[in-house]
Amino acid sequence: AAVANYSALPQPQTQPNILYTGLFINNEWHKSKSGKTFVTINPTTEQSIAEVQAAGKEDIDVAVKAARDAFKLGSPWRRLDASDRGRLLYRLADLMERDQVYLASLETLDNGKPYSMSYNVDLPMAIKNLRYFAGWADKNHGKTLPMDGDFFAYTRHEPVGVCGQIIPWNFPILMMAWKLGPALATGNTIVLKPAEQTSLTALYIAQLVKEAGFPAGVVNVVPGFGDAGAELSGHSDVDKVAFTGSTDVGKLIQLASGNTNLKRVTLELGGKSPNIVLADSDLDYAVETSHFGLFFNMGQCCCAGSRTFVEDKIYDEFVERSAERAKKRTVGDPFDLNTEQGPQVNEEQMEKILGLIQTGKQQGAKLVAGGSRPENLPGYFVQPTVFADVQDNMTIAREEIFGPVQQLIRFKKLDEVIERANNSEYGLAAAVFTKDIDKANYIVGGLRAGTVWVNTYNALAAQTPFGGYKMSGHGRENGEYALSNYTEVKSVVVKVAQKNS
Ligand code: TXE
Repeated sequence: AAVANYSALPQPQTQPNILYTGLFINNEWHKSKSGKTFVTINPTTEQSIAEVQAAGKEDIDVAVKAARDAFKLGSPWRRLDASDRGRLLYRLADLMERDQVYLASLETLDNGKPYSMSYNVDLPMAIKNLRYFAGWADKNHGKTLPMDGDFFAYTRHEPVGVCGQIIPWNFPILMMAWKLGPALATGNTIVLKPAEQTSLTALYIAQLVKEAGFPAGVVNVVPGFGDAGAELSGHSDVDKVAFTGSTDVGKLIQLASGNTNLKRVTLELGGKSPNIVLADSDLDYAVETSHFGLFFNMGQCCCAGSRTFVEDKIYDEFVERSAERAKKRTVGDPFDLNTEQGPQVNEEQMEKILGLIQTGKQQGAKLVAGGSRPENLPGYFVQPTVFADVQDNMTIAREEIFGPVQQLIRFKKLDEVIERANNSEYGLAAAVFTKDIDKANYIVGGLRAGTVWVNTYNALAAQTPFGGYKMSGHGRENGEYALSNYTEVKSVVVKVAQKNS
């Protein structure tokens, strides 16, 4: 999915101008009422990039009120034709495409991901997502119903209302697009809180929202910490919260809904996704794709294939080739077009990963590649790391590492591996590599996960729903299914004098 065409890649802006650091409310820029700010750090250099306004309770109240006013009956947004909501989304996508080099550069500066990936993967996927949902704007319609009795009955698909959207730092632009697209296509208004590690691209896109012509108050973007997110999820005038992030915070969001107004909640949380490689698969391809399935985006993917189950017969060979591949992975300056792996997003994440690597060693897994920070590099880098002889009960096989650390686990029988793969509190994604269609189908049916890839990994697109079973969350983003997360269904029943078939 993420094959970079380097020759076509325009040069990055290694020092992009930082234009927006405020709170975007009612299509205007504001300072935080408390005067609080925070510094956003470049994870490659550990240097500060800019100071960003930090939203607090009062700011969240103002932003929610702006979104509520924009949603009032008769407001410009509520009066807009559905097709024109789509046109605004198309325009936003066009503006992001116009500024693709700048946005990809800013994403790389603030997040640390290779520019080749921000430009070739994050931006195109985000733009396609907005266009996909733009197309849905005037196609998400209700039904007329053959109701018993003398009635004319139909359903309306109505927007839920004011939506709080809280997003993480691993795909800042893409997560913003996944949230804005379906919410705006269906006519909601939004208060979006980007992650404190990576606010800058969300703020720039906020300005593009205004340039595209969205009415004031339809999209508000409030940078800040978890307390600002907590204000949103506990706010009684917010109708729905969509959250992507850790499972622990997901639980708090659901509790906050229960403690206040039972706002609708959709959650996209962590994972510990099994990737099952059968002995009959194309070994080179399976090694390379499993490598990509784990190491893509520095391992900071909720769907990372972080439990690679390899069939006994090919296990030793697979370990050897995977370690070789990891050692070849190019780590360094994310603006260098040959770099495959940049730094982790911040010091906290790097430390968490290094700690989990320690537990892997202590609990007896065999380290066959990496295992520490690279020498002579500033920044929050972690070497591409591979563990062999990983047992199911080890911490590195149970907890989300969210870093460049691959677990290779041995298995012998199909039924055994399905059970072991499902033995996790998570259920976000899974994959199987085999040439045997019967085995593939059997495994697909047996896995408890929201996405199952067959002979591929990380193949995501605007058209295919994405979300979790179990503690990986609920609700689906992308695809037609995402629309229902942002729609209330209203049944309208009209008494008629005489119904005829
Ligand atoms: O996540 P948090 P963190 C996992 C991954 C990672 C771990 C911790 O394992 O190592 O989570 O990362 C906002 N109420 N994922 O600490 O805290 C926060 O400001 C409301 C998987 O960064 O969940 C940010 O905007 N909001 C994941 C967002 O939640 C709160 C992606 C995510 O931050 C809040 C990221 C609160 N009480 C991490 N506290 C994925 N599913 O892809 C924080 N936030």
